Amino acid sequence: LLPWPKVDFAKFGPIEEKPLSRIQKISGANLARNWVMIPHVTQHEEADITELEAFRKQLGAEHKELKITPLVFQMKAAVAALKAFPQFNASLDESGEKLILKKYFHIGIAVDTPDGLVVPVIRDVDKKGLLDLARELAEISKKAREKKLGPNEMSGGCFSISSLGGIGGTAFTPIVNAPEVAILGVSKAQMKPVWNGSEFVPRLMLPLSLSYDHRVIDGALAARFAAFLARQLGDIRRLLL
Ligand code: CAO
Repeated sequence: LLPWPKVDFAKFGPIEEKPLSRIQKISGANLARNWVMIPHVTQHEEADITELEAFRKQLGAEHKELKITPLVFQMKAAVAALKAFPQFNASLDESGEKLILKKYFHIGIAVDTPDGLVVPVIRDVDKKGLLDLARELAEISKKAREKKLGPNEMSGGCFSISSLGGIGGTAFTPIVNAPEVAILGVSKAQMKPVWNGSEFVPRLMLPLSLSYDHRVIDGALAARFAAFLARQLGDIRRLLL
Protein backbone atom coordinates (compact mmCIF):
# COMPACT_ATOMS: atom_id res chain seq x y z
CA LEU A 1 0.00 0.00 0.00
CA LEU A 2 1.11 3.57 -0.62
CA PRO A 3 2.00 5.53 2.54
CA TRP A 4 -0.75 7.82 3.84
CA PRO A 5 -0.52 11.26 2.14
CA LYS A 6 1.33 13.83 4.22
CA VAL A 7 -0.21 17.25 3.62
CA ASP A 8 0.29 20.61 5.32
CA PHE A 9 -3.39 21.61 5.28
CA ALA A 10 -2.61 24.95 6.98
CA LYS A 11 -1.18 26.05 3.65
CA PHE A 12 -4.69 26.03 2.20
CA GLY A 13 -6.70 27.68 5.02
CA PRO A 14 -7.38 27.75 8.76
CA ILE A 15 -7.40 24.35 10.52
CA GLU A 16 -7.72 22.84 14.01
CA GLU A 17 -6.23 19.56 15.28
CA LYS A 18 -8.39 17.09 17.24
CA PRO A 19 -6.86 13.84 18.53
CA LEU A 20 -8.89 10.66 17.98
CA SER A 21 -10.52 9.19 21.12
CA ARG A 22 -9.19 5.91 22.56
CA ILE A 23 -12.32 4.14 21.30
CA GLN A 24 -11.90 5.59 17.80
CA LYS A 25 -8.28 4.40 17.70
CA ILE A 26 -9.17 0.86 18.79
CA SER A 27 -12.28 0.48 16.64
CA GLY A 28 -10.54 2.15 13.68
CA ALA A 29 -7.71 -0.39 13.74
CA ASN A 30 -10.22 -3.26 13.93
CA LEU A 31 -12.41 -1.86 11.15
CA ALA A 32 -9.37 -1.32 8.89
CA ARG A 33 -8.13 -4.90 9.43
CA ASN A 34 -11.60 -6.37 8.85
CA TRP A 35 -12.17 -4.28 5.72
CA VAL A 36 -8.82 -5.30 4.21
CA MET A 37 -8.75 -8.97 5.23
CA ILE A 38 -12.37 -10.00 4.74
CA PRO A 39 -13.81 -10.27 1.23
CA HIS A 40 -17.09 -8.49 1.92
CA VAL A 41 -20.34 -8.78 0.00
CA THR A 42 -23.57 -7.11 1.12
CA GLN A 43 -26.97 -8.64 0.39
CA HIS A 44 -29.94 -6.26 0.53
CA GLU A 45 -33.45 -7.35 1.46
CA GLU A 46 -36.72 -5.81 2.67
CA ALA A 47 -39.02 -7.07 5.41
CA ASP A 48 -42.70 -6.18 5.63
CA ILE A 49 -43.00 -5.15 9.29
CA THR A 50 -46.54 -3.70 9.14
CA GLU A 51 -47.92 -6.31 11.52
CA LEU A 52 -44.80 -6.41 13.69
CA GLU A 53 -45.14 -2.64 14.22
CA ALA A 54 -48.79 -2.91 15.27
CA PHE A 55 -47.79 -5.55 17.85
CA ARG A 56 -44.77 -3.51 18.99
CA LYS A 57 -46.96 -0.46 19.56
CA GLN A 58 -49.45 -2.55 21.53
CA LEU A 59 -46.64 -4.01 23.62
CA GLY A 60 -45.23 -0.51 24.20
CA ALA A 61 -48.62 0.72 25.44
CA GLU A 62 -48.80 -2.22 27.87
CA HIS A 63 -45.23 -1.66 29.13
CA LYS A 64 -44.76 2.08 29.33
CA GLU A 65 -41.75 1.67 31.63
CA LEU A 66 -39.80 0.07 28.74
CA LYS A 67 -38.67 1.39 25.35
CA ILE A 68 -39.47 -1.45 22.99
CA THR A 69 -37.85 -0.62 19.63
CA PRO A 70 -37.82 -2.79 16.47
CA LEU A 71 -34.27 -3.87 17.40
CA VAL A 72 -35.38 -6.50 19.94
CA PHE A 73 -37.47 -8.24 17.25
CA GLN A 74 -34.47 -8.12 14.90
CA MET A 75 -32.33 -9.79 17.58
CA LYS A 76 -34.83 -12.65 17.95
CA ALA A 77 -35.16 -12.99 14.17
CA ALA A 78 -31.35 -13.07 13.87
CA VAL A 79 -31.17 -15.94 16.36
CA ALA A 80 -33.82 -17.89 14.43
CA ALA A 81 -31.78 -17.34 11.25
CA LEU A 82 -28.51 -18.38 12.96
CA LYS A 83 -30.22 -21.60 14.09
CA ALA A 84 -31.51 -22.29 10.59
CA PHE A 85 -28.15 -21.44 8.96
CA PRO A 86 -25.36 -22.59 11.36
CA GLN A 87 -22.66 -21.47 8.90
CA PHE A 88 -23.48 -17.90 10.01
CA ASN A 89 -22.91 -18.73 13.68
CA ALA A 90 -19.28 -19.54 13.04
CA SER A 91 -15.73 -18.19 12.99
CA LEU A 92 -12.64 -19.10 11.00
CA ASP A 93 -9.78 -20.21 13.24
CA GLU A 94 -6.41 -18.44 13.06
CA SER A 95 -5.09 -20.71 10.31
CA GLY A 96 -8.14 -19.98 8.15
CA GLU A 97 -8.48 -23.72 7.53
CA LYS A 98 -11.13 -24.63 10.06
CA LEU A 99 -14.58 -23.31 10.87
CA ILE A 100 -15.69 -23.20 14.49
CA LEU A 101 -19.44 -23.63 14.77
CA LYS A 102 -21.01 -22.12 17.89
CA LYS A 103 -23.90 -23.58 19.82
CA TYR A 104 -24.65 -20.38 21.73
CA PHE A 105 -26.37 -17.22 20.54
CA HIS A 106 -24.74 -13.98 21.69
CA ILE A 107 -25.58 -10.89 19.64
CA GLY A 108 -23.40 -7.77 19.37
CA ILE A 109 -25.18 -4.44 19.04
CA ALA A 110 -23.35 -1.47 17.49
CA VAL A 111 -23.87 1.51 19.78
CA ASP A 112 -23.06 5.06 18.77
CA THR A 113 -21.43 7.00 21.63
CA PRO A 114 -19.96 10.52 21.76
CA ASP A 115 -16.48 8.89 21.78
CA GLY A 116 -17.11 6.51 18.90
CA LEU A 117 -18.53 3.12 18.04
CA VAL A 118 -18.67 0.27 20.59
CA VAL A 119 -20.27 -3.16 20.24
CA PRO A 120 -21.58 -4.55 23.54
CA VAL A 121 -22.73 -8.18 23.39
CA ILE A 122 -26.08 -9.43 24.67
CA ARG A 123 -25.69 -13.04 25.75
CA ASP A 124 -28.05 -15.98 25.22
CA VAL A 125 -30.59 -14.04 23.17
CA ASP A 126 -32.29 -17.36 22.37
CA LYS A 127 -33.19 -17.78 26.04
CA LYS A 128 -34.57 -14.27 26.61
CA GLY A 129 -37.96 -12.73 25.90
CA LEU A 130 -38.60 -9.44 24.08
CA LEU A 131 -39.19 -7.52 27.32
CA ASP A 132 -35.96 -8.79 28.90
CA LEU A 133 -34.08 -7.88 25.74
CA ALA A 134 -35.59 -4.36 25.70
CA ARG A 135 -34.50 -3.91 29.32
CA GLU A 136 -31.00 -5.24 28.67
CA LEU A 137 -30.57 -3.18 25.51
CA ALA A 138 -31.46 0.01 27.40
CA GLU A 139 -29.00 -0.87 30.20
CA ILE A 140 -26.15 -1.83 27.92
CA SER A 141 -26.50 1.20 25.61
CA LYS A 142 -26.61 3.51 28.65
CA LYS A 143 -23.49 1.83 30.01
CA ALA A 144 -21.81 2.18 26.61
CA ARG A 145 -22.56 5.91 26.45
CA GLU A 146 -21.26 6.36 30.01
CA LYS A 147 -18.04 4.42 29.11
CA LYS A 148 -18.78 1.83 31.78
CA LEU A 149 -18.63 -1.33 29.65
CA GLY A 150 -16.09 -3.95 30.76
CA PRO A 151 -14.10 -6.02 28.19
CA ASN A 152 -16.19 -9.12 29.00
CA GLU A 153 -19.32 -7.20 27.94
CA MET A 154 -17.79 -6.57 24.52
CA SER A 155 -16.55 -10.06 23.70
CA GLY A 156 -18.00 -13.42 22.70
CA GLY A 157 -20.42 -12.16 20.05
CA CYS A 158 -21.66 -14.55 17.33
CA PHE A 159 -23.30 -12.03 14.99
CA SER A 160 -23.76 -8.27 15.13
CA ILE A 161 -26.56 -5.86 14.31
CA SER A 162 -25.90 -2.26 13.38
CA SER A 163 -29.15 -0.32 13.41
CA LEU A 164 -29.25 3.11 11.85
CA GLY A 165 -33.03 2.83 11.61
CA GLY A 166 -33.62 5.52 14.23
CA ILE A 167 -31.63 7.95 12.08
CA GLY A 168 -32.44 7.23 8.43
CA GLY A 169 -31.01 5.79 5.24
CA THR A 170 -32.26 3.20 2.79
CA ALA A 171 -29.27 0.80 2.82
CA PHE A 172 -25.60 0.65 3.78
CA THR A 173 -22.68 -1.76 3.81
CA PRO A 174 -21.72 -2.62 7.40
CA ILE A 175 -18.23 -4.03 8.03
CA VAL A 176 -18.08 -7.58 9.41
CA ASN A 177 -17.01 -7.61 13.06
CA ALA A 178 -14.27 -10.31 12.96
CA PRO A 179 -14.03 -13.09 13.97
CA GLU A 180 -17.77 -13.10 13.27
CA VAL A 181 -18.66 -13.91 9.65
CA ALA A 182 -21.70 -11.69 9.10
CA ILE A 183 -23.38 -8.51 10.30
CA LEU A 184 -26.87 -7.15 9.76
CA GLY A 185 -27.30 -3.47 8.94
CA VAL A 186 -30.78 -2.05 9.47
CA SER A 187 -32.01 1.18 7.89
CA LYS A 188 -35.16 3.22 8.44
CA ALA A 189 -38.54 1.55 7.85
CA GLN A 190 -40.75 3.37 5.35
CA MET A 191 -44.30 3.05 4.08
CA LYS A 192 -44.24 1.79 0.49
CA PRO A 193 -46.82 0.71 -2.06
CA VAL A 194 -46.53 -3.08 -2.33
CA TRP A 195 -48.29 -5.18 -4.99
CA ASN A 196 -50.39 -7.89 -3.33
CA GLY A 197 -51.35 -9.67 -6.56
CA SER A 198 -54.32 -7.46 -7.40
CA GLU A 199 -53.54 -3.97 -6.09
CA PHE A 200 -50.92 -1.79 -4.46
CA VAL A 201 -51.31 -1.65 -0.69
CA PRO A 202 -49.42 0.54 1.80
CA ARG A 203 -46.97 -1.58 3.81
CA LEU A 204 -44.21 -0.63 6.25
CA MET A 205 -40.98 -1.95 4.75
CA LEU A 206 -37.74 -2.41 6.70
CA PRO A 207 -34.47 -2.33 4.70
CA LEU A 208 -31.94 -4.99 5.71
CA SER A 209 -28.29 -5.04 4.59
CA LEU A 210 -26.45 -8.27 5.36
CA SER A 211 -22.66 -8.09 4.93
CA TYR A 212 -20.83 -11.41 5.03
CA ASP A 213 -17.39 -12.97 4.76
CA HIS A 214 -17.37 -14.56 1.31
CA ARG A 215 -14.63 -16.99 2.37
CA VAL A 216 -17.17 -18.68 4.62
CA ILE A 217 -20.56 -17.84 3.12
CA ASP A 218 -21.69 -18.11 -0.49
CA GLY A 219 -24.01 -15.59 -2.12
CA ALA A 220 -26.88 -18.05 -2.43
CA LEU A 221 -26.67 -18.92 1.27
CA ALA A 222 -26.62 -15.22 2.18
CA ALA A 223 -29.66 -14.56 -0.01
CA ARG A 224 -31.47 -17.43 1.75
CA PHE A 225 -30.45 -16.14 5.19
CA ALA A 226 -31.66 -12.61 4.35
CA ALA A 227 -34.94 -13.90 2.89
CA PHE A 228 -35.44 -16.07 6.00
CA LEU A 229 -34.83 -13.04 8.24
CA ALA A 230 -37.36 -11.00 6.26
CA ARG A 231 -39.92 -13.82 6.57
CA GLN A 232 -39.42 -14.00 10.35
CA LEU A 233 -39.91 -10.26 10.70
CA GLY A 234 -42.87 -10.34 8.31
CA ASP A 235 -44.69 -12.89 10.45
CA ILE A 236 -43.36 -12.86 13.99
CA ARG A 237 -45.46 -15.92 14.91
CA ARG A 238 -42.62 -17.76 13.16
CA LEU A 239 -40.27 -16.72 15.98
CA LEU A 240 -42.14 -19.26 18.13
CA LEU A 241 -41.20 -22.14 15.83
N1 CAO B 1 -37.06 2.11 11.29
C1 CAO B 1 -37.80 3.13 11.76
N2 CAO B 1 -37.72 3.57 13.03
C2 CAO B 1 -36.84 2.96 13.84
C3 CAO B 1 -36.04 1.90 13.43
C4 CAO B 1 -36.18 1.46 12.08
N3 CAO B 1 -35.44 0.46 11.59
N4 CAO B 1 -35.27 1.50 14.45
C5 CAO B 1 -35.57 2.29 15.49
N5 CAO B 1 -36.52 3.17 15.13
C6 CAO B 1 -37.13 4.20 15.96
C7 CAO B 1 -37.35 3.70 17.38
O1 CAO B 1 -38.56 2.98 17.47
C8 CAO B 1 -37.36 4.99 18.14
O2 CAO B 1 -38.63 5.62 17.94
P1 CAO B 1 -39.33 6.50 19.10
O3 CAO B 1 -38.33 7.54 19.48
O4 CAO B 1 -40.56 7.00 18.41
O5 CAO B 1 -39.60 5.55 20.21
C9 CAO B 1 -36.31 5.83 17.43
O6 CAO B 1 -36.19 5.26 16.12
C10 CAO B 1 -34.95 5.87 18.08
O7 CAO B 1 -34.52 4.56 18.37
P2 CAO B 1 -33.12 4.32 19.13
O8 CAO B 1 -32.01 4.54 18.18
O9 CAO B 1 -33.12 5.12 20.37
O10 CAO B 1 -33.23 2.81 19.60
P3 CAO B 1 -32.82 1.46 18.86
O11 CAO B 1 -33.22 0.36 19.77
O12 CAO B 1 -33.31 1.41 17.48
O13 CAO B 1 -31.24 1.51 18.80
C11 CAO B 1 -28.99 1.69 19.58
C12 CAO B 1 -30.45 1.48 19.95
C13 CAO B 1 -28.17 1.71 20.82
C14 CAO B 1 -28.52 0.59 18.65
C15 CAO B 1 -28.90 3.03 18.80
O14 CAO B 1 -29.22 4.09 19.65
C16 CAO B 1 -27.56 3.32 18.17
O15 CAO B 1 -26.59 3.68 18.83
N6 CAO B 1 -27.51 3.18 16.83
C17 CAO B 1 -26.33 3.51 16.05
C18 CAO B 1 -25.52 2.28 15.68
C19 CAO B 1 -24.39 2.67 14.79
O16 CAO B 1 -23.76 3.71 14.93
N7 CAO B 1 -24.12 1.85 13.81
C20 CAO B 1 -23.14 2.16 12.83
C21 CAO B 1 -22.02 1.25 12.96
S1 CAO B 1 -20.89 1.43 11.64
O17 CAO B 1 -20.22 2.85 11.96
